[in-house]
Amino acid sequence: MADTVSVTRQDGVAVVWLDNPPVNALGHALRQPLHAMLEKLRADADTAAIVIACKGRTFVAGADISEFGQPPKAPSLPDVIALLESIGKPTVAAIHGNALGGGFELALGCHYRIAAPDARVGLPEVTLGLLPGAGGTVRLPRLVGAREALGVIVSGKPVNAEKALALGAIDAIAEGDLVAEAVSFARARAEGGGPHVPVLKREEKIEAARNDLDAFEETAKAATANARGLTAPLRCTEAVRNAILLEPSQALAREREMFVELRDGEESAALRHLFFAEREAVKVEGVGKDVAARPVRHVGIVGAGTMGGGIAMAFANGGMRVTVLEVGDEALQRGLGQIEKNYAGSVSRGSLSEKDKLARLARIRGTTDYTDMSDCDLIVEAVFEEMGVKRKVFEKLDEVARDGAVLASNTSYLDLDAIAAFTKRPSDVVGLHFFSPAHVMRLLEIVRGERTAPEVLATALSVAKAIGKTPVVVGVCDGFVGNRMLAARREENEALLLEGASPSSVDKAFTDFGWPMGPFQMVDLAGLDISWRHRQSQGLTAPVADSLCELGYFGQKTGRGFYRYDEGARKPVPDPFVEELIEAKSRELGIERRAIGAEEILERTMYPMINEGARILEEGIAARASDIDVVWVNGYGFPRGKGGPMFWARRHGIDKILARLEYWHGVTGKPVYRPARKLVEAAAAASW
Ligand code: T1G
Repeated sequence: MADTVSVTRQDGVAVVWLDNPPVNALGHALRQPLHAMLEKLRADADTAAIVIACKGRTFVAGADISEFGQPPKAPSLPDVIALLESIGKPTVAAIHGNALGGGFELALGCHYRIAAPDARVGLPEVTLGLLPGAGGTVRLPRLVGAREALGVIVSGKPVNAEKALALGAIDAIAEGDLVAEAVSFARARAEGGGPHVPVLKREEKIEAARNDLDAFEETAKAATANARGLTAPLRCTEAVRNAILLEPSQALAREREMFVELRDGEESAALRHLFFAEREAVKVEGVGKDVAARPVRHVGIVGAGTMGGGIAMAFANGGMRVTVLEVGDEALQRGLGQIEKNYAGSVSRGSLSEKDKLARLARIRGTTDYTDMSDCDLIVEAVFEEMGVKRKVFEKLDEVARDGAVLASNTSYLDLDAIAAFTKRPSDVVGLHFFSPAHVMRLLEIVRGERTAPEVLATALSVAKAIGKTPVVVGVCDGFVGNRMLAARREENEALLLEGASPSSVDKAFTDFGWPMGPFQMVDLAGLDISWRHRQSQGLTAPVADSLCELGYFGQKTGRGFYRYDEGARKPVPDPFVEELIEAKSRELGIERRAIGAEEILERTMYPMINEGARILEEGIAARASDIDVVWVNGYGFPRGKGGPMFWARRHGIDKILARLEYWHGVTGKPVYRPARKLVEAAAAASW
C-alpha cells in the first residue's frame, strides 16, 4: 500500500501528498502520519513553506465517517489542525475535487488556500446530524463573515471555487497546474516575509459581526426555519454564535463538546446510516462495475400528464434531450403548458434562473407521432395505471423503438413481468417508478423484472445518478417496496377512526413522531379518489373514506376530505361533519368507541409497515433492510433523523415490535399483525 503521506520538495517548498483512496478521508491511517510529517517539517530549517495536496480524484472529502462508531484514536483532527496552525512558515492547501467537512477544516488550518477552477469546498456535517467538529464553525466566520459562514454550515451545501473566492474562503483559483501554482504562491509568501496570520487569529470579520448581532440572529432564524425537528442545525447556529461572542479557544472547546454530543446521539447515527445505505443501494447483485450501462442521450416519455410531465422535467434537468408523446394534440399542449408553468414557478421562487429555464425547455419537445421516438435510447411510459392501456403502449413501443433502447414503465404497482411480456424484448424492459412530483422527489424505485438484462439495470442506475435521483432496485410484487408497506400501514387507519380515534389525533401521532404530515392529511393532499379507484379495482372497501368519496369529498382539490380547506387554503381544519360521519359509521357497524392514545396509533400503523418490510426481505423484493430505509426516507417523508423504518425498528427493539404485533394479532386476528418469519428471526438476532 503506497504511503498515505509522502513529501516532495521544490526549492524549499515541501509538498505534503495525502493518498488515501477513494476520497482521502481523514481516518487515523492518514491523521497519524500527517501529524508526524508536519512536526518534522515545522522543525526542518530547509523547509521555507508547506503545500498540502492530495492524490487521486479529490482533496480530503472529510473525516472518515465510518470511524465515528468506534473509540476515537489520537491524534484527533483538531490536534492535527492545531499543529498545522502552530507552524510559522506559510502553509497552503492545494484543493481539487471536493474539500468537504474535515477536509475543508484542514484547509482552513492553512494560512492560504488555492483551488482548481472546478473544485468545491463545504461543511456538510449537518447532513450527517453533526456540526463541523474540527474548528470549521470558528475559523470560517473569520474568513467569510459570520452570516455567510452560517449559510454554508447550516445548509451543508458545497460552494464552487468562484463563489468561494468571492466569499474569501479561498485566496486564488489556479489557472494551470494547481500544485505548481500553490508552490509558487507559497514561495512568494515565504520570500515576502509575512506575517502569515493563522485564520484563527483574524478578528476583523468577527468584530463586524459583534457589532451587528441582530443581523446575525435574523440570518440564524431563517437558516434554521426548516430544521424539521433536527438538532444539528440548531447546534451549528449556536457554534457560530459562540465564534462571535467567545474567545477562539472557548468557542473551539464548545464546538468540540457539541460535536461529541451529536456524534454519539441517535440523530447522527441515523443520518450516517442513510449516508452509507444510499451508497449500498446502488450495489446490485449481478450488476458489477464490469457491466456497462448503455449511453442515454435522448429520452422518450409516453404520457404528458402530471407524472409524464414531471419525468420529462427530471430528464431535461439532467441535461438530456426529451420527446414527450401524447395521443392527442390538446392533451399534449396541456402537458407542455404545465411543464412551462412549473419552470416559471421555479424562476419566480428564485430557485432557477431564466437562462436555465430556457435551456431546459429547449431540451423538451412534444409529439403525437410514436415514430418520433424511434431514435430514443430510453423510453419511459407514464400512462394510466391499467394493464390494457399498458399493453397498447408497449406493443407500439416494440414496433417503433430502435434495437437496444431501454423500455421502462413508471407503473407504481402493476406486474412488470406482464408488461415486459407485451414486447418481443423483455430483457430490455425495466420499471422506473418515479414519485410525484417526479422532478422533485429524490427516490426512484428501479423495478427488476425476472428477464431484465444486467446492462439494462446498469443503464437505469446510471441514468438515476445522472438526473440526481436516489435509486433502489426492487423486485416485482404489488406495490414493490414503498407502496406495499404503505398499504400495510394504511390498513388500520380506518379501524382506528371507527374505534375512537379522529383524523387529527392520528395525524398528530405521526407529526409528533417526526413525519411532515399524517396519513389523513396526506391522502387529502394526494386525493381520496385515487385510493378509492385503487380499492375498487381490488374489491376493497374503507367505510369512512368511501363515504367521503361518494359525497365528492376528495380532499384539498375539492375543499373537503378528511378535513376542510377554506377557500383555496391548504391548511387542514378538523371538520365536525366528518367526525359525526365517523361516529355514525361506528354505530352502524356496532363498534364501541373508546379513547385511543398515540402509542396505540403508532403500534397499529408503523408496526404492520415494518412487518411488511420483513416480508419484503423474506421474499427478496428488497436486497437489504437499509434499501427499505432509503425508499421510505427519500420517497415517503420518513423522518431522516430516525434513519428509516428498519433502522428505527432496530434501535427501538425488534423484539418489542414482535411482542406488540403478537398482542394485536391476538386481539384482532388480522393478517396484517401476523409476525413475518423474518421479523421473528430479526427479533432474536436484534438485527435484520
Ligand atoms: N468517510 C468515509 N467514507 C466516505 C466518505 C467519508 N467522509 N466520503 C465518501 N466515502 C466513501 C463512500 O462511502 C463510497 O464508498 C466512496 O467513498 C465514494 O463515495 C470532523 C466530522 C466526496 C462528494 O460528508 O459527499 O468531516 O461505496 O460514492 O459520488 O468536522 O463521497 O465506494 O465503498 O459518495 O464521487 C464530512 C461525504 C464528513 C462528505 C464524492 N464529509 N462524501 O462523491 O463518491 S464528517 C462529507 C461525499 C466530518 C469533521 C466532520 C461524497 C463526495 P464505497 P461516493 P462520489
